[in-house]
Amino acid sequence: TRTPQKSDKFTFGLWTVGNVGRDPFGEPTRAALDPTYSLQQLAERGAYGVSLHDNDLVPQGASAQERDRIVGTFKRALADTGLKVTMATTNLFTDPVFKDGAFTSADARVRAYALQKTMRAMDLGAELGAEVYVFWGGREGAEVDAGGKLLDALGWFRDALNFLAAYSESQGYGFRFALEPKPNEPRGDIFLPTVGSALGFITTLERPELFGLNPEFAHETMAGLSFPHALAQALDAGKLFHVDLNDQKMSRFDQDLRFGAENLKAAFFTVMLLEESGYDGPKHFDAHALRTEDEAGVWAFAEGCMKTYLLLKEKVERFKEDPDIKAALEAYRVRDERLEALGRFSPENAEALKAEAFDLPALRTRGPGLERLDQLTVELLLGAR
Ligand code: 3MF
Ligand code: MG
Ligand code: MG
Ligand code: MG
Repeated sequence: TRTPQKSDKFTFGLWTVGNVGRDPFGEPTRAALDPTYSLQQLAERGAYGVSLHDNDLVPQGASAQERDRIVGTFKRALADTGLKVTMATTNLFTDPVFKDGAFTSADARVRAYALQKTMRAMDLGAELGAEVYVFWGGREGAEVDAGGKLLDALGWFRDALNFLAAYSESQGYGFRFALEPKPNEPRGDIFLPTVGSALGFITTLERPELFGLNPEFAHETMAGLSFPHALAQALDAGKLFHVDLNDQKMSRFDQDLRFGAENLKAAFFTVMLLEESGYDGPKHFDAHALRTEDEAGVWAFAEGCMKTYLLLKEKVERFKEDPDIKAALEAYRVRDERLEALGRFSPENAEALKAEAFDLPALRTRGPGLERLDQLTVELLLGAR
């Protein structure tokens, strides 16, 4: 079905539908939406849940009473709409206090405040039932390296993540943590810029099993990398804890386009990976309506993300059934049981492989049929198959 169902587990950041269209050169073009209203609108459209930064719900500087009142109203709206809060995170980027980093600020007072703010945001996330906690280090980076903190910054980042994982365990929150890499914007260079960097860093943490990835389509694309390739690496490492779906032109500012708006083939292979890997977390859209749009455009954007995902999921099923594609795939993957068996190491197999004679002229000249296979894929996506 092309109508989103709860079982599709589509989720949206409160900040996505709530985006007011501000950019570095221009004022907001839309009014802010009340979070409760967003819940109602998303529930009507078949979403499963939402994610939030602490300050998407509770304004910076709210008193304890104000916080409790806001959270109480929001929890009633969750109960009324049946939506879940699937992921929570901290806004460590808007407040100018974080202008030179939060966990990686060179100022110990800012680092300590970032820990305090994150613990409070984790308390909120746990209270709302979130299972995944995301760290997007938006301000963790630099424009100039004259401060000489590159190695220190990685150490401070590690100390903070170790501290916060221990805090979660001490409170019994049971969060799984997901690092969200991004190469740049808002900083000139953000630390841990890609999925690969984050995967490497996780192995240096005290509790690596609690940490995984929240890869974002736009972020890898901004780095000039392939999102399906990054996704595959996160899956292969058993580290796909969450995912941010959207779209992006390469070498542009952070666009946060509607899922599938720009790179349809990469979106198709993204859906294929998510559907075939057994990933069962939320399919989370982290994008927003174009700045040109009014509120109708916001809901067209949200509906479009979900509908495109479902249409691509249908295409994935067709891809697997299409006889020509099946045959082309079959021909592409050349099997050789004897040689594959020799690929399992033993001293004998190594000797046998060293002695093997290969028909290199034949291997050099054989065409694997990828032009045709890719054209069949394009035809499928265009609805011609
Ligand atoms: C920025 C992002 C962030 C993160 C969010 C946590 C504001 O490009 O993608 O959105 O996704 O902070 O998930
Ligand atoms: Mg982003
Ligand atoms: Mg963004
Ligand atoms: Mg994101």
